[in-house]
Amino acid sequence: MVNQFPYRSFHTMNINTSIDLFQRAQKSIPGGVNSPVRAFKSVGGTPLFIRKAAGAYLYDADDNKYIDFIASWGPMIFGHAYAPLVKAIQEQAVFSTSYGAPTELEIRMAELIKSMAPNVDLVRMVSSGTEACMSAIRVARGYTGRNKFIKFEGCYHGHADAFLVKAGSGVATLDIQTVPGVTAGAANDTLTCPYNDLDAMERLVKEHKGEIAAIIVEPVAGNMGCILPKPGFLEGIRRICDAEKIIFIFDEVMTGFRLAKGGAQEKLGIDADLVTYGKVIGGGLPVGAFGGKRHIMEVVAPLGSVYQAGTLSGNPIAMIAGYTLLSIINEQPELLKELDDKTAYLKEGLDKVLKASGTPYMINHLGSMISVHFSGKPVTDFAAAASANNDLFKKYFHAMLKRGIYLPPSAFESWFLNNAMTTADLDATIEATAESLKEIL
Ligand code: HOZ
Repeated sequence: MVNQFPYRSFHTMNINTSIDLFQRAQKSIPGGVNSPVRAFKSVGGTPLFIRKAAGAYLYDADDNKYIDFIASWGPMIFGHAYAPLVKAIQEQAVFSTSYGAPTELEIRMAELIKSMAPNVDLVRMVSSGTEACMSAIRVARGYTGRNKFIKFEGCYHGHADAFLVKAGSGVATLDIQTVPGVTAGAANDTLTCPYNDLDAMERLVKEHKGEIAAIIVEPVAGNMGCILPKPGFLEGIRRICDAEKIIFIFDEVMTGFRLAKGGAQEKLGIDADLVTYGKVIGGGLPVGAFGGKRHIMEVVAPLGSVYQAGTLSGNPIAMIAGYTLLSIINEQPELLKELDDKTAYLKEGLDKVLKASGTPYMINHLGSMISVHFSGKPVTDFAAAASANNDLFKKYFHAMLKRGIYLPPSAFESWFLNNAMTTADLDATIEATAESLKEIL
C-alpha cells in the first residue's frame, strides 16, 4: 500500500518533490527505497530524495540544503564530489566501465591496502561489505573446518543469511526479531552475545569448544549508534582466539581507513587475522574487500578451494576511486587528524548544549564517528542503545532536519563527519541542537 504520508506535518519546509517522488517510488521499489534505513520508518516522515551533493552538503529534490552527517555511511571522508576522485573517475571511465579480466589497477589497490594494513598479506576485492563479510566467514570455516561463528548483538555485518541474527542497523531500526527467508540451518551456526561482554563470549566459546571457526566484530560499532569497545574487550577476543585457534575477523567496513591510515587495527592496536573492508575503500563506489594473513587467505580459490568470485570484483572505476581516496589518506594522514579534531570540537559543543538542556544523554565518540544517545547510563551494548529514549531521538532528528542538519534517520546508526565541514557548519549543528532541544523537550 502506498504510504499516505501521515508525518507530513513534521516538515515545515517545502519537500513536495520528495513527497511526490516517494509516492512514485513506492509503486515500483519495495517501500520506495533500495535500502531499508533510508525509508525514515523509525523516525517517521518522508525520506528526502537527494538531487546532488557537494563538499559537506546534500541538496534534496526541492533544493533544500543540509549539512550531511551520513557521508554515505562512511566513505565521504573528504566530502562529496571530492575533486581528485571525480577527476580520476572521469579519466578512467573513457577506457570502459568493466572488463571481467584482471588489470594493473587491482594490483596497485592490493599493494596499497597491504602497505596501509601491514598484517594483510593477501586481499581479494569484492563489490560490497556484505560480500566481504560473508566471504571472510566462509574462509574461516574453510580454513578451520568448523561451522559456527560468534557475532555480537547489534553489530551488523551485511545482509547475508547467517548475519541476520540479532543484527543492528536496519534490522534493529525496524525491530525485526527473526528474518523470514533465513532458514534455521543458516542461522543455527551463528552464536551471539552482548558487545563488550567478554565473560559471555568466553562462556560461549567454552560451551562450543572446538566448534567455532571465527569471531567477527565491529571494532568500533556503528550500527547501534556509535559504541566503543571497552578497554580490554578486543584484546580479550584476541587472546581467546589465539588460545582456541579461532579466526579473529575485524569488520572494518565503516572504520577501515577512516579511523586511521591503518584503520581500526592501527587506531586500537589490535592485530586481526582477517579484515573486511567496504564502502570507504571505494570512495563511495560499490566496493568491498577481505584480506588477512597469508596462510589463511591461501584457501581462497583459485589458490585453494574456498570458492568466491564476482564479475564486478576489482571493477576499474571502483578501483580508481578507492585507490585515489586511499592514496590521499596514506600520503596525508594529517587530514584524518583534522577530521578527528573537528569531531572533537562538535562533541564539546554538543556536550555543552545537551548538558544545559537537562535531558539525560550520552555522547559516544571516537575519531570521526560519533552519536548522541538519549540515555542516562553509559551506552556500551545493544540493550543500552535500545533502552535509550529513542522517541526523543525521533523528535530530535526532525527538529534538526528542518534546521538543515541531516542526521542518520535512526538512533541505531553512527554519524560520520567529513573533512569538508567548516567550523561554521559545526557551530550551526551545535546551535541547531540547542534550538531543537528547546523545541522538543
Ligand atoms: N546499513 C547501512 C548503514 N549501517 C545503511 C545503508 C543504506 O541505507 O544506505
